[in-house]
Amino acid sequence: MSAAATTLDAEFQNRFGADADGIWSAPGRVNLIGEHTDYNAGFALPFAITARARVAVRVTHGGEAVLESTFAGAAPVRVRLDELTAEDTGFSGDGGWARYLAGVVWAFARRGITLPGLDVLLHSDVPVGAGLSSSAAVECAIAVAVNDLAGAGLDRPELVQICHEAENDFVGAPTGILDQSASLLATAGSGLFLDCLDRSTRQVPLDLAARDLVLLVIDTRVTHAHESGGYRDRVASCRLGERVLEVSSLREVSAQDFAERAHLLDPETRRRVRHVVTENARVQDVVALLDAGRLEDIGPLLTASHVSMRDDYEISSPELDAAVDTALAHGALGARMTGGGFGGSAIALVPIALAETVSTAVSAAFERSGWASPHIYAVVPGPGAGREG
Ligand code: GAF
Repeated sequence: MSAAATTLDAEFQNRFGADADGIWSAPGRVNLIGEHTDYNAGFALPFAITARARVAVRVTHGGEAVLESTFAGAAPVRVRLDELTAEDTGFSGDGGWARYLAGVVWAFARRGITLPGLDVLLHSDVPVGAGLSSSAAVECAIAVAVNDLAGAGLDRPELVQICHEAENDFVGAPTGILDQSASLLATAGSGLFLDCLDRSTRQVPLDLAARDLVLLVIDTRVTHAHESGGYRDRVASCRLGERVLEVSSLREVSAQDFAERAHLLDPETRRRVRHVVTENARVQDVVALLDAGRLEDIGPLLTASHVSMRDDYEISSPELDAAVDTALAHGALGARMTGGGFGGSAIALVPIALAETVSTAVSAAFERSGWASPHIYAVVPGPGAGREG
């Protein structure tokens, strides 16, 4: 067991006065490229990071789920399993984190897969609201736990679906399958080339150190959420684009189709659709470069992705733009915001020798603007979800 799992195990025993049946964990993710393409049946290339959400779980027999977490000030949430419904409002406010756990239990129950009761203790070191998929990490950790404890034997793609239903239908965030796929299907040392149309995946080796490169995460510490506002509006724009262009998903729109038919779209929808069309092409170009062993050449595509999100999808922020521009000005090969946007983190692909220079310059730029000091650190592709003990 990892040190973090051992600590959680002891804390579970402390709180519940009994041993957990096991510890399961699932990672957050960085999306290397392919943003807002997942709910358009498009392409993405995420990888799992080493920060993980962990759950210690014990099967009980009282028909109740007792959900606790180590989040500061989080009160325990108790819920009768036979009363768990998507309309449940008991999870708002301070119990917000518990909705992701309860939603997964609910999505299993929809399939007739139930436990007679459970005690859960959650701890996560994936920063919340940083665009690194802290919610999917929680969902995927409890999903692998319930799958094992109920002896359900569901495969990983089915668990992706369960977590996606929990997030969309129970929590109410209209997100795609990117985050859950990364957390459940990614492997250490690789990016996960994901085709959201048929949900097929392929591992693409991503050995940064072998090329003397690092991938820096620049967490702007401007937090975001996807249940309302901008994210939902972007999904709606894409649906409008589909209707006007008469396609079942924007994935079907090639660059040539777009050039021929863009005039049918209003200016805002045209920009949104252009982002999705060009982003799908960029993902494929990045994968082709990685397949050809040319990791050091993907930088301009990462930066073009950022420009598209800034200008066409309009989901960047002054902090994200400053992080990207400053990183590029100090030697990054490419940089972009990652995740849903409206805050969160940027990533920068940087020669190892310049990592310190880039970090210092970005921190100084934030200080000059009077913003909170960013968290900057290197990430590598870590393992996907699984049992730890
Ligand atoms: C968030 C969502 F949860 C994902 O489904 C995806 O749409 C992403 O934003 C943007 O690429 O992480």
